[in-house]
Amino acid sequence: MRKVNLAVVGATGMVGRTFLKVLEERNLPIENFYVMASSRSAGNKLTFMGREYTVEELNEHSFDKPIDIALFSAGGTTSAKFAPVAAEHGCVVVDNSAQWRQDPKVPLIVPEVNPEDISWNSGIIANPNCSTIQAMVVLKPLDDKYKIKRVVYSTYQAVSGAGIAGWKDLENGLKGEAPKKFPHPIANNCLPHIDVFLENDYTKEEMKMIWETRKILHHPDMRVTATTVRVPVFSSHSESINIEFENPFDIKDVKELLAGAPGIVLQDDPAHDVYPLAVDAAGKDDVFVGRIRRDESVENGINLWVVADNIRKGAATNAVQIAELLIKSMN
Ligand code: 25A
Ligand code: L14
Repeated sequence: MRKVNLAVVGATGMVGRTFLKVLEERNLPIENFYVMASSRSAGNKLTFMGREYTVEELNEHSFDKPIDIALFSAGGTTSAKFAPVAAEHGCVVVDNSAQWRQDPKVPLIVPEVNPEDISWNSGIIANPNCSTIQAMVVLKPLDDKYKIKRVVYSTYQAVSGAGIAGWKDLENGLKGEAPKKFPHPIANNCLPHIDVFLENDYTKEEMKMIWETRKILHHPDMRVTATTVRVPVFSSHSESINIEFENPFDIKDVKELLAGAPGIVLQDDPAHDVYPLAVDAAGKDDVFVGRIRRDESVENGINLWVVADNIRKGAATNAVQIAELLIKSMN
């Protein structure tokens, strides 16, 4: 297999550091490796595959050297400015910010769900929102078999979703300090507020789940609603998902279908208190599903509990899986 030149942009952040770990674990065929971040951490050292790399400051000339793939996780503003620069130089960017996800020229990909969409990329591929990714892995096989009519998401999201600053707010908040990143204390609290509020009084995180679900499942009119909540958990997002199907189903078949679907681990044994938990999902790459039961208030409805590590499958792992698809397509 041909080896690629790969760069990580935002390498010192929460997701950036996890990119390095996941690339190492999955043993990607890398020739030259570069780590980039802002001037704040330029000159710092990061270890990758037993070798030390110096963090370079990201600038207009960062992609003058031959780089095949760049994994970006440095926020929307940085992606807006530098992803096109990289793409113009022939590099394919896998971008973790929300900047490009709704652009009709940019594929939005979960490798278990819509890998075929990488074929029409023009230099930028978007990595979906963490809460969306874990839901898609579960919704795809169900939609294929029973045809989804409507979805209601309620999320319980970890502080690591807000990067290093979010993590520190919970750590320091537990010691009684005031928050710096969140608008209210997160310790002993639940904040129904992730990302900014929009004109319709939804948060942007809620609307991202709605828009991205439709784009990834190729159902532009699917009826979807969401409430996204920050909870005092460090790692892993949990989600309650309520789905209404067009077609009738048997609950046993649903469990079998999900147990056999790619990327999913079924944890559903209420008699023995077995269901997905944030602390168990942390550090893993799978999506965990349980509490599967019929919604008896509608005709073909179901309730599920879905948990995944938001920094791994929700960000870094998914992006590295996209890079693997790209490498395969280059060979
Ligand atoms: O609001 P925005 O703009 O959309 O940004 C959202 C933020 O959310 C995170 C990420 O924060 C991002 O900046 N994020 C994005 N997607 C995410 C996702 N899916 C996500 N978090 C979770 N899930 P972050 O703090 O994790 O990482 C920020 C990274 O981006 C680099 N960066 C920022 N501006 C840049 C830039 N790179 C290039 N050009 C720019 N203009 C940023 O680099 C970081 O890599 P940095 O040099 O600013 O480094 C951040 C500082 O953090 C210190 N640090 C690192 N690790 C730790 C630490 N401090 C304490 N403990 C640690 N473990 C570094 O020393 C450095 O000073
Ligand atoms: O990927 O939890 O759009 O604060 C932006 C904010 C992910 C999570 C994204 C958070 C996110 C996030």
